[in-house]
Amino acid sequence: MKRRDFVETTVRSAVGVAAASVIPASAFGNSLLKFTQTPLGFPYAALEPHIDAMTMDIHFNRHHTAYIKNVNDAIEAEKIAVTDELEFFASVGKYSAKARNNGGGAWNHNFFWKLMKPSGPGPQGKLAEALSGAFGSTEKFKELFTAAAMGRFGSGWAWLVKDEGKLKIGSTVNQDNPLMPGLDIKGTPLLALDVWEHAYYLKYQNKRADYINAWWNVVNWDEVAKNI
Ligand code: MN3
Repeated sequence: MKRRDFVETTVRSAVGVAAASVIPASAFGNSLLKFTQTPLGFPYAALEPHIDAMTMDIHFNRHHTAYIKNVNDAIEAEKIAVTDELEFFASVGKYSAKARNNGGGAWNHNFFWKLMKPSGPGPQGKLAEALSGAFGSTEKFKELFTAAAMGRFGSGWAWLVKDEGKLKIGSTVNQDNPLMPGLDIKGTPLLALDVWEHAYYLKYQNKRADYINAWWNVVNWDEVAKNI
């Protein structure tokens, strides 16, 4: 029995109502899913000169904070009854655009922040082997991932995923992610790059290629390796 079903059953028994009747959401207290914002693991200026402090501050405190608030508002308004984020994305087609877009924005940025750190070594060990096995070399992987990020017209994300044991590269529009069904790319995300203009415009203006080239300097490969 899923946690929520258990809660509903328990509440129904407790208040003595038939299973078929509608239970007000208030009866469940805080049982609706709530997205939370993962703190940044570094100061805003830590990724300078590649990602500037003002971009990090605005990106984290305005854009990401808004996605978190808005998805939680949508979950409340739509009474979205899921037990975790994976379940939320698996059934995202049933929700409003507000829930989908802000849910993606909430999750994607939590994932993205962890994937960056002040400079460190490139991919090591098993991850380096996996990238070479799938794409020829780490350099070739970076070329292909960069191409996916450059090829995403307008706002979106580039992804490295593991899908049925295979590493794949792709991109999504808006705040969609590979956990959402029915997209060109699916699987467990290993690495993500935000290519919305808000991620780079202050420093790089329209030069997305320069932003991507700089971003490779701050990829947290240890974190990518954990996802594999
Ligand atoms: Mn963003």
